[in-house]
Amino acid sequence: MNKMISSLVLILLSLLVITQTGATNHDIDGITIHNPWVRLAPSNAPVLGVFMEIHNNSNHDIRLLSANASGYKRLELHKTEYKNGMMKMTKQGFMPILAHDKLILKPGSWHIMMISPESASNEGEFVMVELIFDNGSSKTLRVKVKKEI
Ligand SMILES: [Cu+2]
Repeated sequence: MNKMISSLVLILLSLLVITQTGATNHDIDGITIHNPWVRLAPSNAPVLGVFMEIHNNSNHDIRLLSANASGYKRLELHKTEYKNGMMKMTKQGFMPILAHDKLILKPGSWHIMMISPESASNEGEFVMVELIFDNGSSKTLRVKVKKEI
């Protein structure tokens, strides 16, 4: 009897796991954002960096076209690259997220730059960041200000 009950519990648990995995994979637009964060900067910093992983679970390549955040003059899509012996940050027209792949935004690489803050952001505060993609979808994220990981 006990064995039967534990088998039943196991079956129910498996069903639960399958349901949850399914929910992630069948996200309406196929885009999921993981671990977004704003890098804490000195209070007089003119720009702040935003980092995250953008996962594309769909069968189509997707482009991040732009980003907005209230409290900032504008946001730009940037990429930092090592060129001619120097780290150089350049503005990008879009960020490519290939089908069934992900783009990692991190310090020294792809990032979103928030320009001209109206006020300083403190550690633990949140910034609402909107991402606009070329497949017509947009996402608004609540992004926490943190020290560098
Ligand atoms: Cu930048």
